[in-house]
Amino acid sequence: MSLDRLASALADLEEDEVLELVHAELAAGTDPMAITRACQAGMTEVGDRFEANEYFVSDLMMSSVIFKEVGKILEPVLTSETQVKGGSVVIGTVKGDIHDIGKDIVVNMLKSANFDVTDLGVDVAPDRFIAALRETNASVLCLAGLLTLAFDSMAETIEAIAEAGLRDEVRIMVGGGPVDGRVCEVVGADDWGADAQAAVRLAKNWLEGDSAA
Ligand code: B12
Repeated sequence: MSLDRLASALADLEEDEVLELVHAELAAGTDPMAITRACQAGMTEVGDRFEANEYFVSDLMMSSVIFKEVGKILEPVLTSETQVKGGSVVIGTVKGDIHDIGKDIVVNMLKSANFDVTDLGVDVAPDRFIAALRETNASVLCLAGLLTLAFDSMAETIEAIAEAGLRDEVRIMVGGGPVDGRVCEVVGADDWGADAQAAVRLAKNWLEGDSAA
């Protein structure tokens, strides 16, 4: 119930209340991932209000400021139960898209699972992904994107990786707000994940040679 309150407080951009509720949930022993999901629901509502012209870009920015404060509280406790012995992952938000809040959660969870993560940041062009794959010899690539136009960038990136002769060397997952199985298929990725735990699970399974997530 109070997770619903947390989601509403974030949707209403009530920073103090959000931070108080996050502390209270942690003190009560709530799973940090459940707290993250509640905040994500609040962010989705912010997006819906933006789409309905009730909120403006400044409100989107405010929501991200609040979420980043929440992230500072959750980061030390948002650890992955899954552990790997090693393995390199390259990750970035694709060209034209600068959303990074969800990607950063994925990065932190992968690191806490003991992956060696190369985070290329946001608005990453295909050639930068290719250079990083060559440099790190990573066998897993994570492409993040929240904008509809990011789907084109994901497809272009995967195509460029194939043209560079690297497609058979790397397993590619996509994720971020609107990404689903259909998007995954259309852009030519190997799989997709709905949250950071799914990303870790997929990367671990791929590393261990099991394609089922
Ligand atoms: C905050 C926000 C912003 C902030 C971003 C700040 C930042 N540093 O990221 C700012 C203000 C910069 C912004 C800008 C814009 N935004 Co914006 N934004 C949002 C908002 C409200 C929240 C996004 C968010 O952080 N969610 C919370 C995180 C935790 O969720 P998540 O990213 O989905 O991540 C989780 C999972 O998806 C998964 N995951 C994430 N990445 C990956 C990767 C892999 C590989 C895997 C497996 C999993 C995975 O794990 C995460 C944790 O579990 C969304 C609304 C929404 N519905 O999401 C709109 C939204 C994405 N934005 C939108 C728009 C339109 C814009 C702008 C064009 C607005 C404008 N007119 O300028 C610009 C675009 C800028 C650009 N070129 O990218 C639209 C996109 C619509 C569309 N169909 O394309 C949305 C959907 C709002 C809406 N409903 O209209 N935005």
